[in-house]
Amino acid sequence: MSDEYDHDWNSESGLTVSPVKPDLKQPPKYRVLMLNDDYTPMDFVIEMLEGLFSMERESATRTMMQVHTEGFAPCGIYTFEIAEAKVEQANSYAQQHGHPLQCTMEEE
Ligand code: TYC
Repeated sequence: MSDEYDHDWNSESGLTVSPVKPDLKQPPKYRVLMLNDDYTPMDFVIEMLEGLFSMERESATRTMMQVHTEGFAPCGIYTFEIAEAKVEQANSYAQQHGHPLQCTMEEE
């Protein structure tokens, strides 16, 4: 809308002026995906899903098995900056421990 205000005529009190509602949009969300490999130990993956992606043991185990059997699985949905940070933390934590585990992200 080009005007800064909505104008309306009220017959009792005269002209009323109210601010125009800003055109608000939700920011895009990003899905963090964990990828399978043949070397990272299953226990390490489960612990990472618990520690970095705040999963309980049961869903961490289920997610790890989904990655293992299907090749990848989602491990969380975040704003761009948080998703980027999770991917970076996961990849460098795995590398520091000598494992090839990789995470990546995609727009939801
Ligand atoms: N495929 C691995 C194994 O057999 C386990 C694994 C699961 C590795 C999930 C990575 O993101 C991963 N030890």
